[in-house]
Amino acid sequence: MTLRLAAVDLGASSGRVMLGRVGPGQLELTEVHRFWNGPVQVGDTLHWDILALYREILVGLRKAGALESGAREASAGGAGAAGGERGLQGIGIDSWAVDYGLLDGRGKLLGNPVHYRDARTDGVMERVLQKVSADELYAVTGLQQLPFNTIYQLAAEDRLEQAEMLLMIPDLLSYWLTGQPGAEATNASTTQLYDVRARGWSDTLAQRIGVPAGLLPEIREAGQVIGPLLQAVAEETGLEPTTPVIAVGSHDTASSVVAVPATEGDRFAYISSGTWSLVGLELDEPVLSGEAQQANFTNEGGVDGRTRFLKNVMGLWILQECLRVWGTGDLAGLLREAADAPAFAVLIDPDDPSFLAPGNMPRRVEEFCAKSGQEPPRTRAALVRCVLESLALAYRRTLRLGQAVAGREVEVVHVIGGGSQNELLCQLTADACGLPVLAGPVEASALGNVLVQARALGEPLPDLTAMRALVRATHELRAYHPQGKPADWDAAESRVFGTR
Ligand code: ADP
Ligand code: LRH
Repeated sequence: MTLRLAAVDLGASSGRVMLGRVGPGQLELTEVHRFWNGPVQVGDTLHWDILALYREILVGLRKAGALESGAREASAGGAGAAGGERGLQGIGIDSWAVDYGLLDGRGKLLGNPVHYRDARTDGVMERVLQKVSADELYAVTGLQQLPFNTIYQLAAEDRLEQAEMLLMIPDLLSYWLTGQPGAEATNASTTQLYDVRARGWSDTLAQRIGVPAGLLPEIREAGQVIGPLLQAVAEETGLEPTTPVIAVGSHDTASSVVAVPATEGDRFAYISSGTWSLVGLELDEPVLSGEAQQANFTNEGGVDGRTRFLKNVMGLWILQECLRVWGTGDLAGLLREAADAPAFAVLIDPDDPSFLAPGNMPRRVEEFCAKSGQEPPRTRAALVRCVLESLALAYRRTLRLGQAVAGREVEVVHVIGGGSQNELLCQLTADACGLPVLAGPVEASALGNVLVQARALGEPLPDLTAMRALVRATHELRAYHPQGKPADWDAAESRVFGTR
């Protein structure tokens, strides 16, 4: 039997609801609804438009449930009959990490969730580190220091007094669908309030930074059923009220790592390439050494207790913001021109903090060039080339560091997510890293989401190896082999990072 499962996958560049069909040898996704997910600046605060997202999710679930399974197969000459299957056997939600909603004692949302790129956390990390040392934080949580980690957002929070419960974004949305609160573990692991070895909240850390006891709800693991739909939600979406919402790797990166199409025994690294590039390795245990802390590698929780040992690289965000500022959606045209632009003309450090907040990225690139004594790119194509080469360099540096710190050698790099369609970036990544790159699948988070749901519903996908084998058998990958002169990348690396 084929399971019909909805994956709600909220990325910073867009939200989508996908209908997944999963059965023996079968793993298909159909995009049923995609919607804009832009931040909203009101006064001095940058918010997520959470109610708009919720409304779009309801629209998407209605569409997913109503889409007939038979129709597509019939038109493709298959055996499906008109009037095929409808409805859903499961729903899973994954989304970006670190952000949350606060609820009062009646379960009402206390204001719009604040976006992690908001300026309220400026300077907060330094304040918190006076109460809890960086060494202690790393020893407990194993998390990379990012200024927007939940712990720092909470230290800057002005609604804590009225708050009774904190729900991470996917947990908040699941709560609205089911009425059941909880904290899915992979996303909880990104808060810097989660004890990575004990695999639960660190009450001690929470207390030390003034987070009230009891604000953090019970942890649940990916694969647990959260609950059936509330009656009102079932009516709104046209779904059966018994339809279960299932906890998946609710941190989108955790779901996308599930769908890395690696074969057992592969020594692989991954780059989950979207708004952010999450660059790292999958490990069985966290690495909490001084070297790992120094390298600022994170040990985020993966599905099935794995560790996502990775680092955030600023990613295609810089390019997204350039397109927004230029008022163009012609990414394909710009990438074609960038492929012909001169190589290594200008290089930036994409992880420079000046690129974090929304804004005029072309100008910020110029400012970076001025600071580092480079002529700024003269054309849009040159600027795009500069961003992509700089990202490839950051990937190379991060992967080399990760391998050294974890004592692991990598033979292949899997690039997954929307950025896996960027052929120029994939080739530059292979060239910079001196490793073969396998690109795809594009919708990795949604695939990881439905795979975990399918297993929870009894599909024989016992482990990540089986899930990955199914992805590999059902999705085409594109291979890129290293080209060009490695010495050019060595020289480029010392230009950007050499003086540090
Ligand atoms: P997120 O989940 O963070 O919203 P996605 O995985 O959806 O991110 O990836 C979005 C990125 O994928 C965009 O920033 C864009 O650069 C890239 N992308 C999307 N479509 C294409 C395409 N056809 N060719 C090249 N790059 C693409
Ligand atoms: C990617 C992502 C990433 C987090 C960032 C906030 O969407 O979840 O893993 O660090 O958003």
